[in-house]
Formats: sequence, structure tokens, C-alpha cells
Amino acid sequence: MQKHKKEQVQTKPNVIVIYADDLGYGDLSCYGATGVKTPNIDYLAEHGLRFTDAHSTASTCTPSRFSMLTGSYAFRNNAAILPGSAPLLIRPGTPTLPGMFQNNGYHTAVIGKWHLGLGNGMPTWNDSLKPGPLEIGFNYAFIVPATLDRVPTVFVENHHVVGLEKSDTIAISYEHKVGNLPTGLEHPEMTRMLADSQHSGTIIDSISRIGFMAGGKAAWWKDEDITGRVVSKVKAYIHQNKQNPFFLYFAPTDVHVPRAPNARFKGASKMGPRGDAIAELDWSVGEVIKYLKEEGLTDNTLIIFSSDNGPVLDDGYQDQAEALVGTDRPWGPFNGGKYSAFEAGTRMPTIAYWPGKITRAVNNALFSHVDLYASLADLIGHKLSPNEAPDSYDMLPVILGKSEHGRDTMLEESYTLSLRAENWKYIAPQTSPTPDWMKNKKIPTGLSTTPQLYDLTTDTTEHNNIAIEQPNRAKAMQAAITQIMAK
Ligand code: NG6
Ligand code: CA
Repeated sequence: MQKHKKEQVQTKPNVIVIYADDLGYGDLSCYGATGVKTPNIDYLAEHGLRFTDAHSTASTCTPSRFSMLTGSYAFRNNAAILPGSAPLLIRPGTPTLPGMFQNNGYHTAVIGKWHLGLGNGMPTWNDSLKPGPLEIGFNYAFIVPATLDRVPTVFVENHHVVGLEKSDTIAISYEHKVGNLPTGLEHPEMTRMLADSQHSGTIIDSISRIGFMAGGKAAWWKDEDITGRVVSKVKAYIHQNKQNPFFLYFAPTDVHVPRAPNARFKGASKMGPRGDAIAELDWSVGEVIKYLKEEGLTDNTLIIFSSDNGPVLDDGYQDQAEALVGTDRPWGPFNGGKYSAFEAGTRMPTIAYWPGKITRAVNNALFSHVDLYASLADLIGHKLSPNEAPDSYDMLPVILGKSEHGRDTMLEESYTLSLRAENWKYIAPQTSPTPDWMKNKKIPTGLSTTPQLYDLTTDTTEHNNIAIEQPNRAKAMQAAITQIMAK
């Protein structure tokens, strides 16, 4: 009896969600990139299901990741891009995707970028950092607390900064300089890439960051080692959990700024550091594929690959991304990119791979990453409770390639809310002012003080606003947004 039970547990599929940072729709060779080759991610697409109309829930990181992990839209929680000193955004007790797996006998981990805050007030970097991922459903965490361009430039493993020496305490501020380390503003000549004023705080590893930091020297990461360290943690985690079902949220830090991939990838693309970072990302995915095979787990593991928000070339550092992009279009055939309300803000390269269960296909269904929660719950036979994942729809048949019927409508978050209904796209008048720094990004924001309506069938790039010609449709779509907000 005991034995039978154990065997049943072990047949539950493992699930790995690989969520890249700032990778655009057109950044992979299987989605049309030519300046960089991505053979490993292409392999997933060649043997799996490739979406053409799948979306992150928002065009920036924190809101997207919040929604993916809670099945709830970020606006319900006022989630916006967090500073590195923010408290934990997902409050303990909130139903979460990893928690759902945990409650169903899975071991769960997050390895890579976090950017969802830590602690209750100011994170206590020199002490136990609680609450964090471990208090909201993960059994194991090895994380970059915020972003690569924000202090503190250290890893956190479970509740502690990795390698911190007690005598050299960390101090952080996002308002004023702390300690004596040089900043990019004072000493641009000490940096390896020049940065704009927001990214000209404390210099660590010859890169100036957003914010100021003192201490913690033994714990500082070296940018070119980050992906390698993260991948070795991923492998160790898979090895330790090969006997039990696991859910792994692998969040690569590529291709967010500052782009400083390992020297091995220098020149791997024709596009300079941004392209080389894509090559590094592809390598990291290849390592996961290879390692699953070595451990005999390939057939029992569903891999979902995607990204948190659209692409950006100049995100504060002079790394030649714009000059070297060539004829490639990181935003694919769409308009906009990171931060934008236009399609490229959220339309993400998205691939589902599970040999024997998913056959090769291209699927045009409208799909949102907020749906992963309900879909994966269905996969493992979990029935959602009424307060669980309120915005998530069960799209398991779409992920498995059994259906092309995706969402009828879908919300997109940026500095306003937008709605897709089939090929119609409505962008509500902007609800918060365009941040000043966004004006330097050269990305069409998609923001306007008046309603916008586009027909993506004939107007993929959202240039021809027909809200005035079709007032009833625009009104109905605005009403649908209002209804979602009231839910
Ligand atoms: C912005 C930063 C940008 C990046 C972004 C977060 C400025 C001017 N820009 O505020 O560099 O860090 O936040 O990126 O400060 S995300 O992918 O995590 O959303
Ligand atoms: Ca991002």
C-alpha cells in the first residue's frame, strides 16, 4: 500500500517555468532573429508548442511576475516596478502558484531574478530576510533580490545574503549616498560602460547601479559569473529533487541591463553585449535541457519558456544595443516594447515543451501568463478554491496543443490598462503620468489621454486609431475593463 502510494506521487510531472528578463518577441531565431542564434530554445520550439499570441500580464517585470505567481492582476495590488529596498509584495497567506504545487506534494524553488521585495519594512540584509519566497510557497530560493542594475549586488539564498562577512555589514539607500564607494556620477571613468544619471549610483564590478550601497564586499557578485552560478544552482536543485515531483521557477537574469555576459559569449552574436546576453540565455536553457536528459527526467517534465516583458535597447547603459541591432526587430512585427501599452510590451515568445505529451505545433490562441496558475492546477488535479487565482483561466488544453481556443478577452497592464478581444485592441486613456525617464527610451509608449482602438488584423503596428470611427466598440471594451476592475 505504502509503495503504491509512493509510485503514484513520483509519476506527477515536474514543471519548470523559465522566465527570461526583457526578452522580446523577435529575439529568438525561432521567432525571426538573425543577429543571434538560439539553437537550444529553438529546439524546444521545434519539438514543442510555439505560441504567437501569448502575453505577459504587464510590460514591466514586477507586475508581470506578481501576476504569474498569484493568478491575480497586478493593479489589484498596486504593483509597480519595485526599488531594491521594497518589502515583500506578495503577502504571506496569499494563494500562490508555488504554494499550490507545495500543497499538492511538490517541492518548489525559485532560482534567479526575484524583484518582488523582501521583508516587512526595509529588508534586513545583515540578518534573516523574512518574509520572502520561502514564506509564500517556495521551499528553496537562490535569488537576485531586485534587478541587475539595482543595489544590493548580492545573491540571497533562502533567508541570507550569500557569502556575507559579519564584520562588513551592508547599507543601502535609494535616496542618498551611503559609505565611500565611488559612484558613476563622480567617477564615470571608473566604469566599463557609461550610464544615464539614474544608473549612476554606486559602482560595483566597474558598473554603476541604481541606488547606493556600502559594505558586503565578500558577497558582491561578478556580473559575468551570474548566469553560471544560477545554472549550477538549477542543476543542483534538479539533482536533489529527481526522486520527487518539483516545480522550478527558473528566472534567468539575461537580457536585462547591465548586459555583461560571460567572456565566453563575447562575439557570440552580431549584436554586441545585448545579443551576446541572448546567446548566454540560450546556453542556460540548453544546460537545463541537457541536464534533465542526463538525470532521466525529460519525459516527465513540462517546460514552459517565456519572458516577463518586451524588449528595450537603451535601458540606461551605453552598450551599443541600438547601434548593433542591425535589421533585427526585437519587438517582432509589433509596435512598442518594454514599458509600452502597444503589443510588443506584453506579446512574448512563449514555448511549451513536453516530449510525448505535446507535439510540434504553432498555436495562435490568445493566452496570458496569468493563466498558468489555473492551467497548471488542472494539470496536477488541483481544484481552485474561490479566493485562489481570481484572474486565471484554465488553458491547459491550449498548452497541451489540444485546443486553439484561447481567451476571448485579455487584459494588458502598462501605465494604463488595455484590452484585447480577438484582434481588436483597446488602450484606455492613461491612468498615470508617463515617467520622465521613459521619454529617453525611444520606445513608443502607446499612452494617450484619449481612448485608442486598433484592428490588429490590418494594423499590426497600432498606428491607425479608429476609436472615433467605432465609438460603440471602444465603449464596450472600456466597459469590459471597468468590469474586470470591479471584480
Ligand atoms: C526602471 C529602470 C530600468 C530597469 C527597470 C526595471 C530607470 C531610469 N530605469 O525604472 O533600468 O531597471 O526599472 O526593469 O531607473 S524590469 O525589467 O525589472 O521591469
Ligand atoms: Ca523585465
